[in-house]
Amino acid sequence: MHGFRKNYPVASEITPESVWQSRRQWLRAAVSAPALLAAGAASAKAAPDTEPFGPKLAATPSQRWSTDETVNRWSDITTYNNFYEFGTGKGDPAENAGRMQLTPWAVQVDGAVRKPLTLDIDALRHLAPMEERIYRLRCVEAWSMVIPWIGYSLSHLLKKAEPTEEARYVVFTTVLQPDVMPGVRQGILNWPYTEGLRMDEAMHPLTLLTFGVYGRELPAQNGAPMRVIIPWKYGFKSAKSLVRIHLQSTPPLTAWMQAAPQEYGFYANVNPAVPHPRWSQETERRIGSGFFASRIPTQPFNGYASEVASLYKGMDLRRNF
Ligand SMILES: Nc1nc2c(c(=O)[nH]1)N[C@H]1C(S)=C(S)[C@@H](COP(=O)(O)O)O[C@H]1N2
Ligand SMILES: [Mo]
Repeated sequence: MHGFRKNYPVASEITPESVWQSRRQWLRAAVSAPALLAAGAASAKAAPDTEPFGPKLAATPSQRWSTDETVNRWSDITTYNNFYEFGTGKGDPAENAGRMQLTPWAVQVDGAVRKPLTLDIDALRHLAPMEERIYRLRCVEAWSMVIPWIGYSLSHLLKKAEPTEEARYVVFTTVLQPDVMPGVRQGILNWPYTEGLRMDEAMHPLTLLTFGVYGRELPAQNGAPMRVIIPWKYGFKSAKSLVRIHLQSTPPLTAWMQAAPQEYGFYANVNPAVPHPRWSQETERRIGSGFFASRIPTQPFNGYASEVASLYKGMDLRRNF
């Protein structure tokens, strides 16, 4: 099981096994954060793997926000993807996303803000200290992974723009490059891919503006150069390759809500008690754990309930799915 760890270069340097082991110990010492450690232990098997590659991205490991579950392989994380702009097959993003034009890249923060911003990707990378956070990612299709993301809380960027009292929702827009996006030419969704959060969800420290994974800058298929990760929600909320973050007073009608409103709600909090119309959400398959590994129970809010359940106090989570 330590095979993964050995293959896992931490932050900006290749880390000797001994350093990694002591890091594991402080993660274990964090048992006082029960929600983050609650999920069933995934016992993924050691296997030969490709080493992470691409430009390095330094980051400080975050004890506060990390699970100590076994991280998935680089190869799982970068070849088993959903990025429908590049096709609906799990291997399509790895095959096609490399054609995305990543330079220059600017992100606009606008709408209900006192200081609208347009920042290039370098300025965004330097806006706040980078942290490495090991999060669970639970897809609505009932598979999951454990992924060492690199980024900082989205709240740092939003505060810079000085939201007004009107700012009650945040809308994320993904880049649209139809010439290199075979999925866009096929239809499927009303492009560009849009997602949204309530302002308090967007400001929650767990909501990560994400620039890297496994010590490297994000590969194209994982949403380069910058995406958002909301670990207590189904994966489709975590929009990739962002070009715009818009604040507004009304809830947005996101791309998935337009396509299939009965299947994809605005909240999309991971909830084993509320089935998807076509399948149960009670259990999940941890990618990389082997074909015969048993499914593991899905946790309310993907195991982050003690951090975020209070955001939904008094709400009917069956109606607000
Ligand atoms: N722009 C865009 N963002 C997206 C998607 C997409 O199709 N397009 N798929 C979502 C879904 S369904 C999941 S599960 C996650 C997958 O992220 P990963 O491939 O980095 O694991 O990205 C989300 N973000
Ligand atoms: Mo997903």
